Amino acid sequence: MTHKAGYVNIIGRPNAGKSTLMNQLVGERLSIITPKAQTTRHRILGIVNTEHTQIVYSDTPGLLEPKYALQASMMTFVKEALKDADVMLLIVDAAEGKFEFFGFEEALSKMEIPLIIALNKIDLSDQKKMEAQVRQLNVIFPKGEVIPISALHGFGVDAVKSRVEACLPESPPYFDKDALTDRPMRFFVSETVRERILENYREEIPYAVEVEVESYKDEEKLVRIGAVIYVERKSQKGILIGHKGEALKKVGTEARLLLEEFIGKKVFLELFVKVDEDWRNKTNRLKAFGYKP
Ligand SMILES: Nc1nc2c(ncn2[C@@H]2O[C@H](COP(=O)(O)OP(=O)(O)OP(=O)(O)O)[C@@H](O)[C@H]2O)c(=O)[nH]1
Ligand SMILES: [Mg+2]
Repeated sequence: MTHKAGYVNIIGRPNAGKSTLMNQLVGERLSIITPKAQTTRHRILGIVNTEHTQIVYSDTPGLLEPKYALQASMMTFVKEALKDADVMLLIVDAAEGKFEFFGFEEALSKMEIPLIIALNKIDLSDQKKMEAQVRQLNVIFPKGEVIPISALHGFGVDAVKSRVEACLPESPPYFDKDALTDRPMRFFVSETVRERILENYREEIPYAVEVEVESYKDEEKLVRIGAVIYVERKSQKGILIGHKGEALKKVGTEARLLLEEFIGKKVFLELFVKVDEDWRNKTNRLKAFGYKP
């Protein structure tokens, strides 16, 4: 029997549910999910293997018009995802008033690969509204196949999966057949800490932080991790740490518990906070944090 494999690249507006859907499709908590827009900043691969297939799902940051260097780099990941896709999986938020694709609709329509459109969050919608949106999407993307889903509740995810499998081209595998992702454990550590920061702070803090894992030691009984949280200003450092260090302690505890589940071992997590002024606009810092120019 021949082998099928391909990149299934998930794109869509910030907060549409891309990461929720990817985690559902892969069956692992690979991408962080929060109610805040622009949660995902990198491209993250989630790989599903069977004997004769390898599906490489790719989660990306949400489509937007970049306002600073970090966002420009985030869009570089999206452009990459347009280039190497074997199947495009566009997610649209049914709860959003108006569909806006920032010109990406043209690029998508020109592509010769299959286009699956997941109309997500239909749990927040009703039959009439949903049918109208499906018609609207069929006009914008005549070649696309629209599948209404609720990624959060797992509704329609199997329909997406079957469609993806049907679209997969013949190809040898791209990764080892036991690979789950292209990212090292350190990446998931920094993302988990960032997720807890996004969930625990308001306003500018979530967008001003970056997390770097400085040490990761896998010892016999526990994993010992040291991570630095960078902020842009001294005032943000104070907010992050909080009164008597309690805010940071909460982040640390929540992240540790999630990591213990993910790694399957006891974790000792130490967090430090440093100020790195205006890192979001410094190319060298963005590079060091794994972003592309
Ligand atoms: N009601 C409802 N909420 C959903 C659904 N799918 C995702 N969400 C919620 O929408 C929010 C954003 O989900 P994410 O998966 O982080 O969205 P994303 O597209 O990856 O967002 P960015 O990474 O910021 O671009 C979270 O609060 C999810 O729980 C859904 O089917 N129904
Ligand atoms: Mg995301």
